[in-house]
Formats: sequence, structure tokens, C-alpha cells
Amino acid sequence: MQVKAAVFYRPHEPLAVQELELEGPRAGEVLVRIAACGVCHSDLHFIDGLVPIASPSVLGHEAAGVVEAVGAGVASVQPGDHVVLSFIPSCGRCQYCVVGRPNLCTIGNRAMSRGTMLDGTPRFAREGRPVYQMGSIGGFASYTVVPEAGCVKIREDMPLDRAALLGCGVMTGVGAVINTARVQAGSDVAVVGCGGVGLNVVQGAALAGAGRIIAIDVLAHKLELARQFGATHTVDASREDPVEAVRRISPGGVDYAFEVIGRPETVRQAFDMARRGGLTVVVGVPPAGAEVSLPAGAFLTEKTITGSAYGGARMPVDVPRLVELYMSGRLKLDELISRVYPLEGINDAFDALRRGEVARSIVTPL
Ligand code: CND
Ligand code: ZN
Repeated sequence: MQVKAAVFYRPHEPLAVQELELEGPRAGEVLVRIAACGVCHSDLHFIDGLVPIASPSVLGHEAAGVVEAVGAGVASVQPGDHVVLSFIPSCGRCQYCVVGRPNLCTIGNRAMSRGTMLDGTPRFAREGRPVYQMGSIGGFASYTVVPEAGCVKIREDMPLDRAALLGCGVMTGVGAVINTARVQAGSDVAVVGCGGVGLNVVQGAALAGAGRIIAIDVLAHKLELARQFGATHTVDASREDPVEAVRRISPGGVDYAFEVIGRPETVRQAFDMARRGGLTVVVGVPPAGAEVSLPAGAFLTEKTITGSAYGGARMPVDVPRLVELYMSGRLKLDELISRVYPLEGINDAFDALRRGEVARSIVTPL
């Protein structure tokens, strides 16, 4: 079928909104009509040339929609079902899936980084040439085909535009707190970078019952939003040294520090904010080839640093939980959606993200 999609060709160029050919779902795959797709900074990293991606690619990895058709053997969803899409479809059989770390799935991560289905090929094409799918999704399109393992069915009264945010920003942010760090009630948390993902780290910390939640950003309006999402303290890093400020608010440093920007210098700041024995969690995606330097002496204080991929997502468990939290009024999603763009407005949406104007924008392709 013919679909409309936003295609990345090369860095520093606007995405091209074009008609593409979409092949129907093969065995184990699902055709989805995209209701909404969030605009995440990970997509912007490709456009800004900081992280490489297969070209051409349909970007967009934070999407929800409605199942239109299923390929042979698909059992977990059927036409009409509402689904949130996962950018790491997990196979359920590799060593990572078996030990309960499906976000590290060997096959899913390979498909994600290639921008293909599990068989190594994408379903979009233009003039007979393959067009890849960011995160095995390619959500900036009117329709897409995804692996069955990349679909999580949700209840139908959950608004699909809100549900889209669960596909990356919310899962990544809340998951980094609950799955990766396992933040304990009453403990102190610092969050460096309060954009679409960082605000969800803040609200994850609030959900976990953290004590002090210190939000750090360089934009005053992000800090105001962070308060709405549960921050108890804010630090404007454009006005004062954020490490000193955090150590003043939480003497000795915080129990958990999260970096949610993707820069070596802010990773270092987060590490320096953590107390003796504290945990630093890097959520931000750094530029390809970047390195971080840490004070080696700090290891004697048993400080730990780890990454968090997709918030340690176990999508079939975590997505329905997040849906219930939203439906019962305990997870903020409405407040995250700053703007809604048509597919034709996609480059404006990325410009707004680059300028720091939005918490999250969503694109509604149809
Ligand atoms: P977004 O651009 O919305 O937020 C970044 C925030 O950082 C903005 O509010 C900025 O003002 C703020 N900021 C910039 N520089 C500084 C600074 N020096 N000190 C303090 N604050 C600063 O981006 P996003 O929230 O969509 O994404 C954040 C990162 O998370 C980005 O690197 C993205 O690629 C990454 C990410 C990771 C994962 C994962 O699985 N680990 C999934 N999705 C996105
Ligand atoms: Zn993302």
C-alpha cells in the first residue's frame, strides 16, 4: 500500500515527507495505523549528525495505533486492537530474555539498530529501494509494519495520543527509576535534564516515594514543569554550579543521580552529585564515540554508575501498568504534550525540540 512518511536521508537536512510503498505484514508481523508518534531527542540526534543511522530511514520510535492486519501465526493481537509499539522487540528466547532482561534482547537490539524487522529487512520502500525503520518501527508514517513482539495491546478507553508517550519517554524515564535504579522510598534523587524523558524520571521518583527530588535544567520553564511532575527542589544550571547546589540541598550528595541529556560533562556532574555508595544512572544517549572521565578515587567510596536502556522495559508488563496509573490519575501524560503537529510539520517539531521549547510534541500522521 501507499503511505505517507517522514524520511531521513542525511544529517543536517530536513526530513522529507513523502509517499512510500509499504509491504503487508509477513509471518509474525503486524500492520498498524499510527494514531500518534512522539518527537524524542533520540530522533534528533540522527538529524543533528551525533549518532549514525541507516539511510534512508523513517524516524519515530514512540508510537501507538490500531492494528489493521496481522501476518501468519500472529496470536497476541488482532485487527482493531489498540497497541503501543516497542522499539526493542524481544524474542523471548535469547539469554537476555530468558534471564528477564528483554530490553537487552540480542535479536531485538540487532533489529532496532539496523532499522528492520526481525528477519533483517524493512517493509518500507521507495522506487524499489529499501527504506529503514527507526527502532523497528518508523512511527512518523500513516501506517507501518512492526514485529508482533513489538506490539503491546492496551485497553481501548486509553487515549492513543497519550499512549504513544509510553512507547519511549515515559517507559524510559519511569523505568530508569523503577526498573533500573529501584529507587527506595525516602531516598534523595537528582535529575540532570528535564525534557520529555527527564520529566518522567522526576515523576518516576515521585511515584517511588523519593524524599528530595532535585530537578536540574538550564531553562526556567523546564524547572517549572519539573515541579508539576513532583520535583521538590530545582537548580538552574545556567546560573549556578549544579553539583554544589545539589550537595547543598542534599548534604553529602544524593542516593541516585540520573543523567538525561547525553553529554559527557553532565554525566560527570551526575556522578559527582551522588553520595558515597550512591548510584548514577545514565539515560541520555551520548554522541557516537564520546567518552566520560570519572575520578578513579570515587570507586573507593563504592559509587556505582550504570546505563539504562529503554528504562529496563519489560513492555508487556510495564505498559499495562503505566496505562492503569494514567487511568487512575497517578501518572501525568496530558501535561507532557506541549504541541501536536501534522506529519507535514515534523521539521518544525524538531526545531522546537532543539530550541528546548517543548516537554514533548506528538505528530498525528493521518
Ligand atoms: P529533551 O531535549 O526534551 O531534553 C533535554 C533537556 O536537557 C532539555 O530540557 C534541556 O534544556 C536540558 N539541558 C541541556 N543541556 C543541559 C545542561 N548542561 N544542564 C542541564 N540541563 C540541560 O530530550 P529528551 O528528554 O527527549 O531526551 C533526553 C536524552 O535521553 C537524549 O539523549 C535521548 O536520546 C535520550 C534517550 C534515551 C533513551 C534510552 O533508552 N536510554 C530513550 N530515549 C531517549
Ligand atoms: Zn526515545
